[in-house]
Amino acid sequence: MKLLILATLLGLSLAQFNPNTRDGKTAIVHLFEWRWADIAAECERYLGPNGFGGVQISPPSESIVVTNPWHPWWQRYQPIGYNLCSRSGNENDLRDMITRCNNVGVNIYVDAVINHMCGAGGGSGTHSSCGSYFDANRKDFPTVPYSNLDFNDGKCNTGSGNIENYQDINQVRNCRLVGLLDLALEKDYVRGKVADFMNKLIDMGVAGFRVDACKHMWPGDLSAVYGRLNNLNTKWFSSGSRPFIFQEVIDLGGEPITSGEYTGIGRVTEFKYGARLGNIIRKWNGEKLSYLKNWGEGWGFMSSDKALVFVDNHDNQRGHGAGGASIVTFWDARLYKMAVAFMLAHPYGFTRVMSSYRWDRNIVNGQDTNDWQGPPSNGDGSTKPVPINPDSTCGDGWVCEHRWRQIKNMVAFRNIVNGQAFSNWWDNGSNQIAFSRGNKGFLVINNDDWELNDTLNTGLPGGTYCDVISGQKESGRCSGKEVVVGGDGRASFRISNQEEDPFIAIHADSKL
Ligand code: QV4
Ligand code: CA
Repeated sequence: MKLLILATLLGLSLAQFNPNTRDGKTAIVHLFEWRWADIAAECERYLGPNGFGGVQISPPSESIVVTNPWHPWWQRYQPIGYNLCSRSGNENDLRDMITRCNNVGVNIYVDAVINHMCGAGGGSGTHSSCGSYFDANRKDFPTVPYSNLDFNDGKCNTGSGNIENYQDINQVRNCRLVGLLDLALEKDYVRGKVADFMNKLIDMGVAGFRVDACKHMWPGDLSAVYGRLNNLNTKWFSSGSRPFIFQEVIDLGGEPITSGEYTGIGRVTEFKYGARLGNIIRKWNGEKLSYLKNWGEGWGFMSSDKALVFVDNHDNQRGHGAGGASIVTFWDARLYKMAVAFMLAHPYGFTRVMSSYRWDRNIVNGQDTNDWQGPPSNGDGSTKPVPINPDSTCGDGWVCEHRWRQIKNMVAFRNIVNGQAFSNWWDNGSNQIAFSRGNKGFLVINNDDWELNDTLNTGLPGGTYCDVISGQKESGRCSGKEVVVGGDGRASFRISNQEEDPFIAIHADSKL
């Protein structure tokens, strides 16, 4: 009996590691700050047809509206309640998006901000995204409602009331993260309100959550909240499906709180991934691509089936959070495409692609003075729609990395090679590497300052394949390079170091 209960408990919690993607799709995209109406359209016209498994959306909960600076993106990480209207749209827009994305097999994952409410200095009034009244001074959030009894201040023992020392786990979890009013998640009442908020979204059809700021919450409290969550909506998911949980914990080493404390209750963001990959791709400190041979657990990362991985995220692409200068982003497009292609070809972790907007980046002494700038907006601070250009790129400052041919095609690559072993590794001892995924896909990269000119074992059946980086297979021919694989699986490759994209990828579906 005891064993049975244990098995059931384990089974329940294990389910939270499953992204619930349809048809075994393997990657999601973070459409940072997109409007719900644009995401709905993007699911139908692009994400569904191109094999994207889901979308991480920006926080849908009612937040403070900040006007100094002018409507920064980070205002949405300061909830004042759980009504579902935000800069991205109202509750109807949200429901319509979830329904339309689900109907084309694209999941929605909600960024859930449950560690805190707005900043202590947030004032009082109706400067909020649905116009609801709140009073940060009195810790009064009537739409939930939360009162001063629902916050942690009594338990925080720093002079400022803020987290001052990340070496002290009590501070990190019971004090205010950058002045944000810290919720008392050990209270049954607070857990109930948070679970109600998440359950409403589950019932609307979302497939899971990115849980914000998990380092700042006790794993036991989180586990209690997750335990209260409903199963997914059976209109789209098989009965008994648990919401996918991926928790934001920044663990780069050197702090007492580790990702390992959270991997038992859900997946965890592996921040070492982008930070270390950035060093390698930038060739800093003498690091080189050949070091990637044992990428993954061999690098001290958490186990692959617990990891949510990404090259950059909305914080570290602009110097927030952690990761540092090594992080590659769309600002370094050539390196970025290489890094994302490597991530999508490599079997480690569940992958998330970033989709950004451009801002007036202005780095002074290592700090970006415009790191706060919100998405492309109208004069009144409302977010602009995402226009699609005739060449299928995005306009008005939306970068749409997920629509770059090289990235879009590597998402398809990952789906095609899903479950295939990491094999046929080759390197030149420097920055030229290649590997296959079983007999389904092959990637070769030249990040050296000289040409790559080698015959390599691709592991693929003989035939002519279209490179999906320089082009793709289109109506029976290759719009870019062709790769001829012999009956022995070998093919010769020449990649100049001068090329805009010094890498080649072929897979089972790109065969002529
Ligand atoms: C300011 C002062 C404080 C003062 C406070 C008083 O700096 O010293 O105590 O006022 O009210 C914004 C401002 C910040 C301001 C704060 C409160 O930038 O200056 O404090 O609001 O008004 C995002 C941004 C933050 C932003 C926050 C809330 O990155 O700059 O703070 O939203 O708007 C750690 C965590 C990790 C976190 C990461 C950024 O372990 O969990 O920092 N990452 C997540 C999100 C991130 C978000 C939060 C957590 C908070 O990914 O986007 O922070 O929800 O590593
Ligand atoms: Ca906390």
